[in-house]
Amino acid sequence: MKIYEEMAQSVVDLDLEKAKQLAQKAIDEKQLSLLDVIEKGFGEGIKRVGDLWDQGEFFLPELMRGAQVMEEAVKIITPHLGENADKPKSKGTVVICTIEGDIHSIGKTIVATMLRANGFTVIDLGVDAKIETIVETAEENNADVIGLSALLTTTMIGQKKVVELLSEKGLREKYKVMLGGAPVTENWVKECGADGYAENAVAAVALAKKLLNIA
Ligand code: B12
Repeated sequence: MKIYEEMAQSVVDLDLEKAKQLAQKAIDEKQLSLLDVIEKGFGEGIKRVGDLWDQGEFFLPELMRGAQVMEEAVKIITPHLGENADKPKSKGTVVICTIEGDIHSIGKTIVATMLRANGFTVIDLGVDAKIETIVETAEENNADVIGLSALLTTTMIGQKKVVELLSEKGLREKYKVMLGGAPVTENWVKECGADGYAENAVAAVALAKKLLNIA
């Protein structure tokens, strides 16, 4: 759809004003799925920015600006996600974060937003979350699910450490652990002893429901 392409292009063009305008337009016109706006519009844009970086056409300042454009657009949309949905009792509590050493926030924040929009209570620890803090927060809030995002191959190991710490403390059975982030694979989930992974925010919601046996 043309508007998704315009949204993607606004991120590639690093055009914050245009991205904000398009996000507001999507909200005002109430025609589009706001989830699609994030995934097919602005999300597609940041993927292309990543590709341009891979190809050596963009450097770090452009990458950061692209991420900022995407984040600001998502910030405008977030309060409106699930706006008209019923507000039933919480489906469960998810503690989510980007793991120690890793500051990639965009995917994790989209997943957190989608979980909230689908009736989960979400405690977002942000980025660079310490292994011990994650487990302590889950305990303090009687969480059901721990969601761990890692975008760097060097930080993925932190996902495994969380599962190990849970086991050491005799807490492994108490929580479902779901992993995410571009480098995560089914094999890595097995190696970590986690419960599953999801490739995007829609799949993450489906996974959380499946792990908690919610229809
Ligand atoms: C934007 C970006 C940045 C921004 C981040 C800004 C921010 N606020 O997040 C900035 C510029 C800060 C950045 C920094 C760095 N980056 Co960077 N970055 C990216 C980029 C282009 C896009 C990531 C992104 O936001 N994607 C869009 C979102 C929507 O997708 P996503 O994160 O995959 O999330 C989806 C799924 O994975 C899933 N998901 C995500 N989390 C979770 C969690 C759960 C529980 C579940 C179920 C699902 C789930 O659902 C999400 C929604 O669909 C990627 C390239 C790429 N194509 O991925 C590189 C990339 C991840 N970065 C990379 C690198 C190397 C770095 C730096 C080390 C660069 C440097 N030299 O300084 C630093 C790292 C600093 C640190 N300590 O973390 C490499 C990693 C390489 C590797 N194999 O480890 C990549 C792959 C680029 C590349 N090809 O080299 N980066």
